Amino acid sequence: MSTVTTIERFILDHQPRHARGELTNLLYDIALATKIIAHKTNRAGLIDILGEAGQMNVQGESQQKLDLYAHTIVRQICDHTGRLCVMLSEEEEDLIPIPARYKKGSYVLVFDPLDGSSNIDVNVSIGTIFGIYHCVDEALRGRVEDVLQPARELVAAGYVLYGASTMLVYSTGDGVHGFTLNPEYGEFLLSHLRLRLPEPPAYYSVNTAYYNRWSPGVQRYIDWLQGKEPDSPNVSARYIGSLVADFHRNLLRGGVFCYPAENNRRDGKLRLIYEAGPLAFLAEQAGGYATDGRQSILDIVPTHPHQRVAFYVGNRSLVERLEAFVRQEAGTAQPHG
Ligand code: FDP
Repeated sequence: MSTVTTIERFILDHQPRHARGELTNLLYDIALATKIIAHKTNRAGLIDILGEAGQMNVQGESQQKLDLYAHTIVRQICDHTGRLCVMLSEEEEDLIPIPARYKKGSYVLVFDPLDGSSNIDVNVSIGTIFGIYHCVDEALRGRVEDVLQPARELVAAGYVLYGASTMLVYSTGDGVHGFTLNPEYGEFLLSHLRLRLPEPPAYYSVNTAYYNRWSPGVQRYIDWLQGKEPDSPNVSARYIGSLVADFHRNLLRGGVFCYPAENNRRDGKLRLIYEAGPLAFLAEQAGGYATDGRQSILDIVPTHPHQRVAFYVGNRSLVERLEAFVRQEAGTAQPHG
């Protein structure tokens, strides 16, 4: 029988020699929280049978929207362990402080508890995205400065995909590794060691319904992806509309995911700190690249916790080509090979 590696074993084996175990335990807390979320999302369709949102179900529990439920689980599992100084969630406008009665830790957790909310009710894959930073000043309790760090400063990032099976994919800056939840043991088991974006890429993913809202440079880039230019790549289209699922498929098969800025939504739709940043970090660790069209997502210094950003991520060859089209549009085009 081949060796089975649990996520706990793997995280422990890969922590740096000087590690105090705080990050290792934080990653394990996140894995635990997402196992609970996975269990709940697997029962999502039963809500109609067992009780409506806002009502009591047959066990006498009050039903909650799944994204709020996921938020509460992560928050409750992580707020009292002494590993964090502050959290930021897509589901909460304000920063989430660590209550004064608990010890403060040296890490910052940013997360989107359940991304792809329009897919929750239709049984399509959804996911949790997370990023971990060092707090800026260990002597202080969490402040907004702690979450306004560029993604290049991430200590770790990852996501959990609730799909046909549940997968946790993460990186601490030493490659990207994937774990599949074995529902019988309730354990994440190593299934994908050192993921790299394959070449040549297979897919492009974008919501082409918004074509008329994009700038001419972005339109030309999508035309290029669609095979309308002599040097177009040979890629097929796939768009789920669930960021984690689209990113995951492209990570395994190669490709580019695009959510451009629109003429009525200048900053795009996706969130910089807990969506684009962590996925950009993973993409670079897998040999890829992410941009807003002008600069690496990893270099953008956020000015607001819930800031939005245009987002292109995937194989470097495809993503850099978008930047070339944008430069061309701005009239500062470099000759492209
Ligand atoms: P959703 O609106 O369903 O929550 O993060 C938001 C997100 O999903 C991403 O998961 C997804 O990639 C994108 O928005 C889909 O947006 P469109 O429906 O506009 O294509």
